[in-house]
Amino acid sequence: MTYTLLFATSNADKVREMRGLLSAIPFTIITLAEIGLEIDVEEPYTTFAENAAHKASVYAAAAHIPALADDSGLIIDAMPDELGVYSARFCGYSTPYPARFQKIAEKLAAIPEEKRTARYWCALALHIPQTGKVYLTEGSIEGMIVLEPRGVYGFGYDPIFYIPEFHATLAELTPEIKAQISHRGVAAFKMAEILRNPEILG
Ligand code: ITT
Repeated sequence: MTYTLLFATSNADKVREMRGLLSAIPFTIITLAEIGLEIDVEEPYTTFAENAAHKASVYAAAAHIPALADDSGLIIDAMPDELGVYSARFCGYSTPYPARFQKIAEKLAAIPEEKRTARYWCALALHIPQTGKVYLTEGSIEGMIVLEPRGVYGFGYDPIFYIPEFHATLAELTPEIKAQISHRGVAAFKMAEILRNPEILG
């Protein structure tokens, strides 16, 4: 038996990654674009978990099917309050990433290299309208910010997120490797465990 799951995001890069990450579950993943659901959902909270739960609940109520939402972002320790849950909005929603990298490089230029620590965070929330329950998983990955972007894979801030263990930025690692180690990969692995049990549908 296959069920339907709405991946409630307007970010096409998240869709591409999540389809790969959640390929072995008894759910067919459909997207907002595929069902033509366009609603403006605020992200009013200061934690990824609260924002993800809010997005999942609003979209599940609108579509009447289980909805999965991803709230994620880059936390730069030397720039508290600037990115984090506001990562998509940093410098303005439609500002191209190279301009954002430049802004970050300017801010971090005065910070010693070893203090340019950062982490990606991902909260996934699954809202089941039949039961009203919300399931939450989270994942993170530690790294450093480099001032010169490198690499062609991934999206968003990946070209400046350097992982010392791999001697590479996340944009220099293939999608297969990113899937295994990333914040979204970790959170999705835990969510797949939940989605493998159709009893959650009530
Ligand atoms: P939805 O709310 O519709 O899902 P969004 O892009 O607005 O789309 P968020 O509010 O969760 O989503 O913001 C996430 C931002 O964090 C994203 O736009 C990137 O700037 C950054 N980000 C998250 N995960 C990332 C990743 O794996 N690689 C690079 N940047 C990432």
